[in-house]
Amino acid sequence: MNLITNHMPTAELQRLDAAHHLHPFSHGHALNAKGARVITRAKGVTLTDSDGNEYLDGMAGLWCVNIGYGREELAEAAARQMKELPYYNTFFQTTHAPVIALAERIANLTPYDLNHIFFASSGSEANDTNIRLVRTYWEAKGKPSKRAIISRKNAYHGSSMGSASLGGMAAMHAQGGMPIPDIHHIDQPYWYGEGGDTDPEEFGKVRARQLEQKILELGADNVAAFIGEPIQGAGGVIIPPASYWPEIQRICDEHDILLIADEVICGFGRTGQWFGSQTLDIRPQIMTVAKGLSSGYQPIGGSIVNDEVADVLNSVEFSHGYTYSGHPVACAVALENLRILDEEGIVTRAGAETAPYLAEKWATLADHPLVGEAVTCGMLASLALTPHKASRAKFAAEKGTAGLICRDRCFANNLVMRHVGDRMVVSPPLIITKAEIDTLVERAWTAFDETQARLEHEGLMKAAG
Ligand code: PXG
Repeated sequence: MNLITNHMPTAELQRLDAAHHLHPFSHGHALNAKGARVITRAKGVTLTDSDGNEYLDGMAGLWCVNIGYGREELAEAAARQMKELPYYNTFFQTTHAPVIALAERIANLTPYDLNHIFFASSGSEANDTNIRLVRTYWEAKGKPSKRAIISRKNAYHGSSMGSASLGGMAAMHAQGGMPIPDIHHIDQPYWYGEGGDTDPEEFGKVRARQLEQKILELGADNVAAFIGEPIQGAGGVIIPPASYWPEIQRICDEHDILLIADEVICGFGRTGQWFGSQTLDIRPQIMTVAKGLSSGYQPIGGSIVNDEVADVLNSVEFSHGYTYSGHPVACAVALENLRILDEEGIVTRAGAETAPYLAEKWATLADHPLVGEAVTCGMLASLALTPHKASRAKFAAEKGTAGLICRDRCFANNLVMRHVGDRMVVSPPLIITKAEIDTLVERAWTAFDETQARLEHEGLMKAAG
C-alpha cells in the first residue's frame, strides 16, 4: 500500500514541500525559506502539527469544516460509495443514486423555490457555471444582450478566470489579464472602513444604490445579474448595514436582474440558519454553494437555481459540465454531512446557543486597546485592528502589516485566526463549545497584547495621515 506518511521529520517534509509543491496565494521563495507548517491530523476543533503542537482552528480550515474534524461517518460513507460505484458521470443521459439523493436533499433544505442544482467540485467552478448559466438563461428568453454581471469590489467568488473576474480583489485582477469583459464592480457596503461620518443605515442605502446607477449606466437590457456574498467572507467578514440587502433586492426586482447569492461561506449553518439568504432576508434566484456542503471532507459545490430559471435553462441544451459534476463519492459524503448537521441539531444549536455566546464573548475583545470594532453574525466574527479607536484610524504602515503580526502571534498562542489586511476574522467549526469559545477569546486577547507590544516596539502604532 502506498502509505502517505506523517512520520518523516518536519524538516524533511518541509524540504520536499519546498522542492515540489507550489502553494496558493503565497510568495514561494519566502515560504520555502521559512518552511510551511505541516498539519498532520485533526479532531473536533483541534489541529495537530508535525511537531505535536495543537491549535484551536478558528477558521474551520478555510471556512468549510462546519461539522468539525474527525467524523468517521463521513469516512465510512466515502469508503462505502467507493466500493459500490467510485465514479460515474452525469453526462450522456446517465445519473446515479448519490447525485439524485443529494439534489433532492438540497432542494428540501433551501428556501423559496430553489429546487434545482448544477454540480461542480468547488465554489470557483460553480461561479464559472453561473456566468455561463445566467447568459444562457437570457439568451433562451430571447434577450441575448443581457450579458453584463455586476459585482462588488473586495468580493471573493473564486480563483478561476471567471470567478476571480466576478470577485473584486485588486491583487488578483492585477495578474493574468482580469477581469474578463462584461463584469463590473461597484463599491462594497463596508461602513467601518469606508463610511466616514455617514450614518451606517444611510451608507448601506447609498452603496446599494450604486447598483441602480450602474444598471442605468449600462442599460437594464444589457445586465444579466448581480452577484454578492450575503456577508463578504474573504474580504474581511463585512456585515452590511441592515438597509443594504433590501435595497439591492428592490433594485434587482425592479430592473429584472437575476440575483445570485454566493453562499459558499454563508451556506450550511454559518450565519446561524441554513443559508445566509435567510439570515439577511435575500430572495435570490440563484445560490452558489460549496465548502460547508461537505464540510470540506470532499470537494463539491454547485449552482442552485429556482423553478423558473431551471425551466428556462431546460428549454435549451446547456453546453456545460465538469467530469466531476455530481461525483458519487463527494455526493455520498455531502449527504452524510447534511444528515448529521440536521439530525444532531448542529445548525439549530449554532444559531440558537453558540452564536449568541460567540457574539457576547467576541464583543469583549472590543475593549482591547488595539481593537476598533468587533462584530459577529452567526458563527462568523471579525474585528478591526486600529492604532486609534475613536477615529477608526487605519495604520500608517502598509495595510496588512499589523494583521500579519497578529496572525503570527495567534499561531504562537495555538490559535488559527485569519487576517484580512488589518482585520482579524474567525469562522470556527459550528460544533465549537462554549468552553472552546472562551479559550479562543482568551488566546486572541493574549495575541493582541503581544501584537500591540510588538507594534509599539517597532514604532508602528501610528495612524495614517
Ligand atoms: N465564493 C466565496 C464566497 C468564497 O468564499 C469561493 C467562492 C471559491 O470557492 P473555491 O471552492 O473554489 O475555493 C470562495 C472561497 C480565504 C479564502 O483566504 C477564501 C476562500 C477560498 C480560499 C481562501 O479567506 N473562499
